[in-house]
Amino acid sequence: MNLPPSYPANLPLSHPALSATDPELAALIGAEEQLQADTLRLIPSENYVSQAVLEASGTVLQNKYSEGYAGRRYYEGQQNIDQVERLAIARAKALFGVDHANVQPYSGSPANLAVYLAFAEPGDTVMGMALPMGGHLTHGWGVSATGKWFRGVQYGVRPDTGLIDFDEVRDLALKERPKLIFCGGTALPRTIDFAAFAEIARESGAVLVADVAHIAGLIAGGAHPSPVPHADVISTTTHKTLRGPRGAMLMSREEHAKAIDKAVFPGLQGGPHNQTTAAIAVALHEAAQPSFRDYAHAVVDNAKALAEALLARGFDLVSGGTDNHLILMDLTPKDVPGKVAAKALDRAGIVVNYNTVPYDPRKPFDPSGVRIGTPSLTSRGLATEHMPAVADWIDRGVTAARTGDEDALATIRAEVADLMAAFPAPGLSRD
Ligand code: DSN
Repeated sequence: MNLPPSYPANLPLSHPALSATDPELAALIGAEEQLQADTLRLIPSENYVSQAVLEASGTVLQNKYSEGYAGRRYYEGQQNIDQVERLAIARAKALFGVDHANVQPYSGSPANLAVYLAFAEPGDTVMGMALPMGGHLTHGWGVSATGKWFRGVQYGVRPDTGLIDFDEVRDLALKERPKLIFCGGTALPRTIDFAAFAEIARESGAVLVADVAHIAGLIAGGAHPSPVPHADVISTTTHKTLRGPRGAMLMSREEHAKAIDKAVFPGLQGGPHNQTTAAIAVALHEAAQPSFRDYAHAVVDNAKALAEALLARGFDLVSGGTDNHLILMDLTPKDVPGKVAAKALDRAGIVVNYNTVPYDPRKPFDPSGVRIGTPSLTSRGLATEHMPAVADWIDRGVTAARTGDEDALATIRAEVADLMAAFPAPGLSRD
């Protein structure tokens, strides 16, 4: 077999057919494997899936059309696909303790759009957390279809605490009477009080949607309270802390099952991606194991230890710390814009994303903050004793970003690669 010249020399050949057919693409995938192996990946919405999840996603299930639902398809030949989807649904219901699960949404944004289709009409008022405060585009933010086709009203966090002000949320909900209230988001370092949101939704007559994409794995592992007794609908991606393939699920009480199913198909989507459904089923099976509970708690323990170590180095953390997998740092006191820091850290082998902080005076494409998290490093087996070293690298990296010290970044990159070599990532180690 002729390997493409750019295929990383120290990775065994993992895609022989692809390398033979399309060496150019195989080289890019090989390079990405190398990058994911060597770097400290701190983006809180990313993870490493297991080899089993990877295998399920790359199967002949890819070849099948299955519009409809198990037992009610518009294509024949569903003997196996129906069982795959039923298995995924049964596992989602058991893991999260819900009446109903739809495993067909292609990803988080289509899942949320299906919720709008199920419960609202164009022009209706909907409510969610503002994107720059830590919410999500699809929670009614202006540039998203959900903010263009619906009337989005947005809540935030208090400037003094960085926490949600439930009096403000209640006042807004009672004044605006939204059809939907979304809770959850993309940059929330603190526990979501689903009960408080449910009370407000009840008082204002809204459907409460808990978007738990970031914390689904923590919920499954018992490291974050569950929205199940409180939310009408639960929306989640499957690829963040849940450690599954890129996909999504909608879950609900039985009373909403028909509306949700109808909205996903035929309302919004065509054929489900069966290879993803299978990989979701595998991930849900993995998340039901006792070891996943340990994983979920370790993610939180690591985030708390990392937050402590960063605070000790003078970092300003939004809300003063974290309860979950995520830390949001305001780099204003360090005199480095978030984007400059994120790009310098990337050169140092530490992958983060720049992010707005609440009440950010800078623009979203050049904000004040950096968002980090511990799902990926925990999947590699790093533990609380490693977090001071991680904080030290971030500290040195941010200082080097300010001073333009590329040598310091190169030194950090070598140190990071050394530690990463001792903690092989799931799905990347080829024994
Ligand atoms: N893109 C996801 C995140 O990074 O949080 C949200 O959709």
